[in-house]
This record gives sequence, structure tokens and C-alpha cells, in this order.
Amino acid sequence: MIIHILTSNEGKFREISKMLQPLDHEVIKEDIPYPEVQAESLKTVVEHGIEWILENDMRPWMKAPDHGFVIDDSGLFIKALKGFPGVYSKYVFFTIGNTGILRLLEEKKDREAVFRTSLMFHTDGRNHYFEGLCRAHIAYQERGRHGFGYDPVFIPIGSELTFAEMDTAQKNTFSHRGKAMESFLEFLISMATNEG
Ligand code: ITT
Repeated sequence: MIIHILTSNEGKFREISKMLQPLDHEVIKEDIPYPEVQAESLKTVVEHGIEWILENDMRPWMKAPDHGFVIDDSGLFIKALKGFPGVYSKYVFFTIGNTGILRLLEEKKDREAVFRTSLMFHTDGRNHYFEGLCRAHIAYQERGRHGFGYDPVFIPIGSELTFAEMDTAQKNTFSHRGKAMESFLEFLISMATNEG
């Protein structure tokens, strides 16, 4: 099938398409923006995102057989900051960035955090929901040049490296998005088995 990934984020697309590579699907990046509602959960954000797109920016292929599209909304939740930036991760990264986050955590010994991904796949008129999370510690300084966003300060449990010190395949084995994608891949495989 043809899987359209709706994102403006090149890094996200790289990670998602890398995981889809072993399956025999065509993968296309689509820059179709949608409003991110102010909601308490990432799941609500993706649900509203799909609803909004279908109502306001429907493309003919969205209803075509053998096509599906994915949206991914992710957020960083830091324990010592009571879950901030959470659903505001995009705005916070854009405004204060990693430098601002490290400043907010100055003097804080508790560095625990979790990254969450909510991923919604729409095909054949239906939504399918997948999620993943990755527990971590926030570094004391930025490290690494790979990845994007909060990767330079994010050290997943089980690693000494930040995500920005890993390549895409390595990050996918640990990451929130990698976990959500594992469930999505299982779904795609079971869908193909049922059809065949
Ligand atoms: P979309 O077009 O797909 O919405 P986005 O960059 O706005 O792209 P999100 O709203 O999901 O994506 O991300 C919220 C923020 O968290 C944003 O600043 C991202 O750069 C950052 N982010 C998302 N996933 C990340 C990851 O795996 N590692 C580091 N930062 C990430």
C-alpha cells in the first residue's frame, strides 16, 4: 500500500520511514499542516488532527483504496517540572529550546523524564491508534549532533548516550516513536495476512 506520513518534521519522517523499510510499502512525506488543539493528552491531539484534515483539507488519495496516512504527535514530560513541557513541547522547543529546559532544571537532582508518541493511522475510513513511550534522564548539558528537537538532552534508560549521539536505527530501538512504530508494523503485517 501507499503510506503517507503527514509531518513537517524531517527527523520524524526519517525515523518512521526507516522502520517501514523492511515492509513492502511506498512511503511518502506530505506537508499537510493541521492545528494542534490545546488538549491534555497527545491522543486527543492526533484524533482532532485527523478529524480536522478530513473535514478541511481532504486529498483524493485519502479515500482511495490501498492508501493510508499517519500522523504522530509527541511530547516530553519532565517529572521535576510536573510533566512540563508535555503537550506544549513544540511551542516550548521553539521558544526556550534545550538551553531553556536545562536552565529550568538547574539545581534539580531529579532528572527523570518520559517521551511519549501518539500515532494515528487512517485507512479505509477508519482510525487505528498506537502509542509508545521511552523513559529517560535529562542530561546536564547538550550532547551529540544527530536527531532533532530534544534529542541532545535525552538519555534513554539503558544507554549512556543521548539520542543525538545515536544514529536513526539505534534511536529507534529505544525510542517512544520506535515503540509506537513496532505496534503499527505488527498491525500492518496482520492486515496484510488477513487480506492475503
Ligand atoms: P509535526 O509536523 O509532525 O507535528 P513537530 O516537530 O511539530 O512535527 P511534535 O508536535 O510531535 O512534532 O513535537 C513536539 C516537539 O517535540 C517538537 O519540538 C519536536 O521537535 C520535539 N520532538 C518530537 N519527537 C522528538 C524526538 O523523537 N526527539 C526529540 N524531540 C522530539
